[in-house]
Amino acid sequence: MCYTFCMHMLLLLLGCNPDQGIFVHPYPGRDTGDQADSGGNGASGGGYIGDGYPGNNGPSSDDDGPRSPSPGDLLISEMMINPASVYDEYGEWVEVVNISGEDLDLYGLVLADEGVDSGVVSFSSSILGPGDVMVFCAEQSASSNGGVSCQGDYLYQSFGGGFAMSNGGDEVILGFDSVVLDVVRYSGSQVVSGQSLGLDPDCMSTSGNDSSNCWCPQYDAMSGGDQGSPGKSNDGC
Ligand SMILES: [Ca+2]
Ligand SMILES: [Ca+2]
Ligand SMILES: [Ca+2]
Repeated sequence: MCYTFCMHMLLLLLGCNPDQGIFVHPYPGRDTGDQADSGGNGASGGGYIGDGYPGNNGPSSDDDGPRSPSPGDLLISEMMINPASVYDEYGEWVEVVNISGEDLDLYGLVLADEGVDSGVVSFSSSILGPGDVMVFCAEQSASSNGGVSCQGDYLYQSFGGGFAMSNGGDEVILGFDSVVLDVVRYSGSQVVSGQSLGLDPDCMSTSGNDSSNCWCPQYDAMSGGDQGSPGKSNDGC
């Protein structure tokens, strides 16, 4: 006799409506498209530097979410080829800029040369907003890499199985899913010990950075003692 009434009261006490079954709370923060978007873009925090690159407007309002990069979307903008304050295996880094106008997911990005070097970049967050910058480092820790804040890292290794930049001239290739996104070639005469090589802000395209005239040593002081502008806009050439 009491069973039906008692179960009814128990369900009410548990916050359930016995006439409609168990109450299921909606997923928090997932009830509108806008909230889901801002959540996804929030994960890109590490990539946003905001130092005056053209189009550096923070996360895009694109509702489709981040997409994979295609040729022309991402360019190499600065390289620390021959650090002086620390050994090359700790102090090399590559800066890239998203010039696509959309959020990109760089998970799977590869740094390579035209020889045997090839290293997959590891990220804490692989989402890069339009106009935003990331720096990929041989060594993540700013205390041992010359003072660079890194958004990704790779295995430093010459002669295969990783990536390294020769001080005597080399190529830097950004690859994604077997597609080449950007290539930069440099000679040993362009490399200054303790100074990164930066792309002139007037040459910010994947073809513009093919010209050696568009590259010059950078002069901003880094905390480790070398000079460069990792994560920041470059000096003009
Ligand atoms: Ca080197
Ligand atoms: Ca290029
Ligand atoms: Ca820079």
